[in-house]
Amino acid sequence: HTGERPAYEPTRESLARHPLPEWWDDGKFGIFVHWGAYSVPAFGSTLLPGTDRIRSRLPKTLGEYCAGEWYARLQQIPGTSAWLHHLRRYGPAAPYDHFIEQFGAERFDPDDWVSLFDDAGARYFVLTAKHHDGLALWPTATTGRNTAELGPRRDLVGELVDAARNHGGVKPGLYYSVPEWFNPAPYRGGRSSWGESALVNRLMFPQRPPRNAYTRRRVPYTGQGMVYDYAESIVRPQLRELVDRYRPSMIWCDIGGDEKYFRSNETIAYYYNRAAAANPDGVLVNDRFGDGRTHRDYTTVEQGAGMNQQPTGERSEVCRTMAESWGYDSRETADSLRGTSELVHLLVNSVAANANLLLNIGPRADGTIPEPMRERLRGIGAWLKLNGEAIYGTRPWTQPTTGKLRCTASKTTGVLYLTALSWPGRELVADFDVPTSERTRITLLGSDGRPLAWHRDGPRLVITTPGTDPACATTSQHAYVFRI
Ligand code: FUL
Repeated sequence: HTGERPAYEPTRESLARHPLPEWWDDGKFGIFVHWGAYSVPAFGSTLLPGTDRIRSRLPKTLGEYCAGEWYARLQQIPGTSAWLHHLRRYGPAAPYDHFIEQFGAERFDPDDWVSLFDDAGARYFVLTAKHHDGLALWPTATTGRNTAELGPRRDLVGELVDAARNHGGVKPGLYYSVPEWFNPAPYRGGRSSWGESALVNRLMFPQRPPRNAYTRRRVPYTGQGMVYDYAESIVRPQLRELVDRYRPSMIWCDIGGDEKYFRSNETIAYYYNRAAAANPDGVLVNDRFGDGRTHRDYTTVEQGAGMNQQPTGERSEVCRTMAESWGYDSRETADSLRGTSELVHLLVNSVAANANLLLNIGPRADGTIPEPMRERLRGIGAWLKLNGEAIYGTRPWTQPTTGKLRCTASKTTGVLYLTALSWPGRELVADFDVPTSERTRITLLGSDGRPLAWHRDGPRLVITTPGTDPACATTSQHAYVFRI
């Protein structure tokens, strides 16, 4: 202890001085990992036919489909396919927490995961240290509901973070859900963090705080005082544990919570001040720690905004699943996952729109990563090996792009990258303002590197490509980068 003033105060003004780390700004691509007890049932849910009445009682966010990591909640709602599945497969008396013991992680090989992420060309990953079911994947001192005491009996967070640190190339990030289903969430404007009213919540989820034998202290379930208690005894200390034990390169909180209870700005200041020494390249936080009063380093864009995102001033990160579910859903097979081309396009489009891509995988309960997911990650990595200079260390080009073209610019050199999401044929026509001069040289990445002929047609730039068939011109697939 040096007695110096901490670098950051828990105020928005102080936290706003925090710089965005270059490794994240330049790295562009991360892997999201949803893994936990929900990987055992591995079942994303839909509403059963004829259950329209239920829909109106569900939080709007649930929509018609709910991903596998929501199983603990959905399994309790009559009329969802998870509810029916649970009855049929496990019986009415089987509590969700039985899955914790079946969550074995027997074949979890953290070094293998990290080298796969590296092969994918990812610069960071974000692992669900604790999702909404409240199971901590590290030996937390705050509750026995953790994988060091239950299920795998391993410090899954620690093992993966260590593997990343030993490897060096891929930064470790941790996801943390602020509220839990089995602990009290504050009600604001009559609705909980999960979107339902207090009454519906009471009727549908008969308020049993961890009925499992695992919590050391009973955390009572309702009432605002209990929310303070939950914040003080679980959330705030758990986040400090994650900071102190693992010094993650980023913390990705989910759902958030009222500053009044959770005092997230304090946690963020604590993180910035404590993690700095171990992370000379800097750390960062997303925008779901608290509420509108809480600091953020960037904004998250979940699923939706896909291919047609245009650049905005605000730095963001698109998180996306390969199919629908975040947690492993055993019914999602190679056929239902987006193909490598689509995922490459998503990456290119995100980066051109000032966003990183955080692409999700759901490992199985035993710790293996399904082969179709591995294959896609390796495919993206192969693309990045040839075309990475159009992604890493770039900044979005200011002109909105049209059609199948996306633009990025090197942050250091004067190079501009025009990426065509499909092969343009004999000619590539860019009908937006691409500056050229007599010295402009244009090449195609993955080709023999010979400069291509080009000319201006008024405001448009016309490039003569090496042929009608990309296979004759370049070893690249999926998307074609013209370096200008
Ligand atoms: C959401 C969660 O509810 C989902 O389960 C998932 O973790 C996604 C990334 O964030 O808010």
